[in-house]
This record gives sequence, C-alpha cells and structure tokens, in this order.
Amino acid sequence: MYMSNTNLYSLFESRFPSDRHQTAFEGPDIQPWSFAEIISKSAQMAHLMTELGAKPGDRVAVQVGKTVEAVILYLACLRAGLVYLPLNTAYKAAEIEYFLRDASPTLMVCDPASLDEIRVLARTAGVKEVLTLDGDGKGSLSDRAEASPTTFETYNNTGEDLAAILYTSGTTGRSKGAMLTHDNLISNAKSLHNAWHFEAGDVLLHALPIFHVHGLFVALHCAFLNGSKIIFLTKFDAKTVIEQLPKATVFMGVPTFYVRLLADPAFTTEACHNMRLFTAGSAPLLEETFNAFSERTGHVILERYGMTEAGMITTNPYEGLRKAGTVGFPLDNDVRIASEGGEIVADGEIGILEIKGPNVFKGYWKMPEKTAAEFRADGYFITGDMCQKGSDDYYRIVGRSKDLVICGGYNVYPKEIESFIDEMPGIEESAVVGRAHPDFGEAVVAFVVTDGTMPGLTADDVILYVKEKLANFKVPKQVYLLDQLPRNAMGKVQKKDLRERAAAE
Ligand code: MCA
Ligand code: AMP
Repeated sequence: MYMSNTNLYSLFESRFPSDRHQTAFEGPDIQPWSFAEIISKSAQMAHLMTELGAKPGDRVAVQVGKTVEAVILYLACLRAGLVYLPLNTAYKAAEIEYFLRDASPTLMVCDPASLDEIRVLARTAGVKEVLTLDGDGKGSLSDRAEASPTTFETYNNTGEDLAAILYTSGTTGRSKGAMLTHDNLISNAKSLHNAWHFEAGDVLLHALPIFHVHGLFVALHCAFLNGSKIIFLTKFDAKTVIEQLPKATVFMGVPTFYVRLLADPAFTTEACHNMRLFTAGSAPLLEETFNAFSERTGHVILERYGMTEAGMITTNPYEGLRKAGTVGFPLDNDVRIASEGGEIVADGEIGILEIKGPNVFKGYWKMPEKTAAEFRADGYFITGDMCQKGSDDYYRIVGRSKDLVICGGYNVYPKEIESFIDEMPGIEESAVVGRAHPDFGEAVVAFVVTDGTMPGLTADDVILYVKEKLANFKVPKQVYLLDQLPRNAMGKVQKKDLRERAAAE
C-alpha cells in the first residue's frame, strides 16, 4: 500500500525494520517491545482518541512519566492527525492551568496520582476527557485502548499541519506554544540522521526526558528513522547508563549527564567500547567537561545547538574536528548573525543568530504579534542567542540576548520567577539571575527586597513559597535578602552587578 510520508509517523513506519518482530524498545525497567507491538498499540490509542471525539488538528495535552506507552501515545497522536502537547512532569497545577486554558486541548492524559487535580482544571478549560497513564504504562488510556482495533489508517495530512505544540517560557513571563509542523520535524530528523551518520546496527541509549525537543524529537526521531533499537531508561542515572552503555552505540545528553558520568570512576574507556557517538546540547558544554571526557574515554563529544522553535540548528561535524566551545556548522537551514536592529554584522563580530529553513516553526499558538516580533520581514527567525562565527568558520554561542537561565538543560526565565516572588506577602520586589553551578551548569539565584510588613521573613520562606507552586527546577537554589536592588540612573535593575555578586558569594 502507498503510504504518504508527509505524516511523520508514516515516515517512521516506512523505516521500521521489515522484520517487525525485531525489538524496538528494551531496558532494565521495562518489558521489551517489538516494532509490531508499537504499530498495533499506537493504532489502538489512535482509535480510542478518535472515538472520544478528537479530530485532526485537536490538541492532546500529556503530562505523564517516561514510559514506552507514553512514546506510543505520541505516535498515536501523529497517526490520528492530533497535535501532541507534552508537559514537563515537574509542572504544578498553576502552570498546567495556563497551558490548558491557552491550548484548549480536546483530551488530556495525566498520571493517576494527579487525576483529581487535573480534572478540575480540565473541566474549566473545556477538555472533553481526561485519561490516565502511570509510571508502569497502566491506566485508563491503556485499558480502554485495549478494546480497539490493532490497525488504523494513518491520517493523510499536509506537511504544513501541526504535529506538536511545545511551550517555551518567554522573557515576558508568559509561556508561548511553539507550533511545529510535520514538515518541520521531518526535515530536522532527516538532517540529523544524515549528519550523525546513523547506520545499520545502531542502538540508542535513551536517558532524556520525553517532554522536550531533545529527548522527544532529536533522540527518538533519529532512532525511528534508522529503525534502531532503543534502550529506554525511565530516568537518567549515571550508574544505569554505565551498565547499559556496552549494549549501545549512540548516547545523547545534556551537559549535566556528562558531568555526572565523569564523576563516577566506573565510567571508563571499557564501558564505552561499543559506542560510536556521544552528542551534547541544550546548554553549553564546558571545555573542561569536553576535555575530561576525551581523556577518560577516548571519545570526542559532538556538541550541537538548537531550540524548541527550530529543532537542531547547528552541529559539530561527524567527520572532521569537533571543537570544544563551538557548536559547529549550520544544518540544513540558513543562518546569519545580526545586530539587534537587524543589520548583518561583519565576519567575526558577535551578534544575534537569525535562522531560516524548513525546520523553523510556524509561529506561536494564538500569538500573532509575538510571532511577528520574532521574525524579520524576510522570514528569518531571531533566536535571541549571541553568536560568533570564528575565522575557522565554526559557530560559537557566546551568550544570550534574552534573559534566560539554563539549569541542567531546563530553561528558566527570570521574569516568571520574579513575578511570582513579587506576589508573595511581605515582598517588595525581586531579581533573579543565574550563577555557575558544578552539576546543573547554571543555578537560579534570587535577590529579594522585603516591604517590612512581614518581620522575620527569611530567605528559606521565599524558597518554600516558590517550591510549593512552581516546577522544582525553577526553585532558586539560593535567595539573598537585600535592602534595595542595584539600579542605574534610568531605574533599570543592574543584573550584571547581581550576577557578579552571586558569583562572588
Ligand atoms: C532537578 N532539579 C533541578 C534540575 N533537575 N534543579 C535545577 N535544574 C534542573 N535541571 C532539582 C530537584 O528538584 C532537586 O531539588 C534537586 O535539583 C536535585 O535533584 P536530582 O535528583 O539530582 O535531579 P534529577 O532528577 O537527577 O534530574 C537532573 C537531570 C534532569 C537528570 C539533569 O534535570 C534532566 O533530565 N535534565 C534534562 C533536561 C532536558 O532534557 N532538556 C532538553 C530541553 P529538591 O531536592 O529541592 O527537590 S530541549 C532544549 O533545550 C533544546 C531544544 C536543545 O537544544 O536540546
Ligand atoms: P529551549 O527553549 O528549551 O529550546 O532551549 C533553547 C536554548 O538552549 C537555545 O536558545 C540556547 O540558548 C540553548 N542551547 C541549546 N543548545 C546549546 C548549546 N550547545 N550551547 C549553548 N546553548 C545552547
């Protein structure tokens, strides 16, 4: 039967091994899954969601633990033409409420433990049905799908149709839903599969979370396009990774993964003997980590750079020199470096990276003005990352024009935390900055001015206040109480001073 490859799932299926009984997923905490089972289970879930009233273009919000069933749910959404909307498992009710109101999904899938809370939020947001999926892949989604047929005719969408919406926080504090089309994801997956020389027999060791671009798209898509087996770890744990590495050939991680692996003496050349490729990204990889890694293992980490709105943008070469502190060369997209005003800077100068290509998203969900503000008139998207092209032609990310802290690969926008802390009783104002952290690369630190109405208010009170309502990675690792925030003559808070102060503490 002819299968259109404008549906991302159809493309994957066309690349699965012809012997469908080969293993698609295995791992120390899961039962093995064959490709045949992935195909039939995703058909069942696609049927169920369709029967529940979800139509092509409808959103399906998903906040569940990392299981193969959750991956299958993603595939089922693609098959049914539904728009997959993954949510970080660390998000708390107030954060979820915003996403549900903004995206108005038709269906939501959550962990049974949060069902009562989610039901209330879902009802207010007009979600038709809430299903559950737990950390063992059980729940009403799996139970009810069991009764559905095991074949499903994959929706024949256009490449322009949405495959997923991924929320990224913004400098204004309000999260924006990046709309990614089937074509966006297909083009990027093919670029990476090609650039990183995926080959027959490759086995991916997967330890990333599956609610962000890195673990969901970069890692899974390369393996699916290659028809490869995935050793599926339900969370990152250095010991387990080291145990499983001898069976794998490819591993992808955020810099924190590599820092933690290197901290374990069991991480040796021998443990990596079967490996072909280690890639890193989501945050800058320190040169010392890069060097320590090659000294310890003989492997040179391949660093690449990307963002939610565009998938992967540049990569160090597979063949050729992988340089520390660089993100290599552009993938299949056009890039240029420009000033804030949009003038192209001279070669070697620092500016903001702008990009254009098939991987670049369609815009922010229901935010045409914000979308317009982040694109140039000629269609280039302004990444907000400060970049420099060296005389060696390698690109280097040298900073960010956006106020953003990246901890362990998760983005934290200071504005969101500041707005939240400012609402705390007894607080006058706050400023949030990043500080170097040995494990997470950067850590969130808050400077807080009290208003005197709550004598005895401590730094720990502020930490507890944030911890109760916001995702754990957004909680400041340290809070300093100040009499006032440093400001310039214009009244603007001097974050540079605060960063220096945080670094000196
Ligand atoms: C956990 N904590 C964190 C983080 N993770 N704090 C700051 N930043 C974090 N990333 C908190 C926990 O709540 C806990 O606090 C304390 O730190 C220690 O937790 P621990 O058990 O050590 O953490 P973990 O469960 O081991 O998680 C660390 C992790 C995880 C495995 C590095 O953060 C992770 O999987 N990061 C990967 C993120 C990722 O996939 N990013 C890709 C985004 P307490 O004890 O107080 O509760 S996609 C992207 O950026 C673009 C497109 C790209 O280029 O890829
Ligand atoms: P996200 O919004 O989660 O997609 O995060 C994307 C951001 O992560 C980019 O805009 C960069 O600031 C940062 N990033 C990703 N990869 C790298 C890298 N290799 N080096 C430096 N920063 C990176």
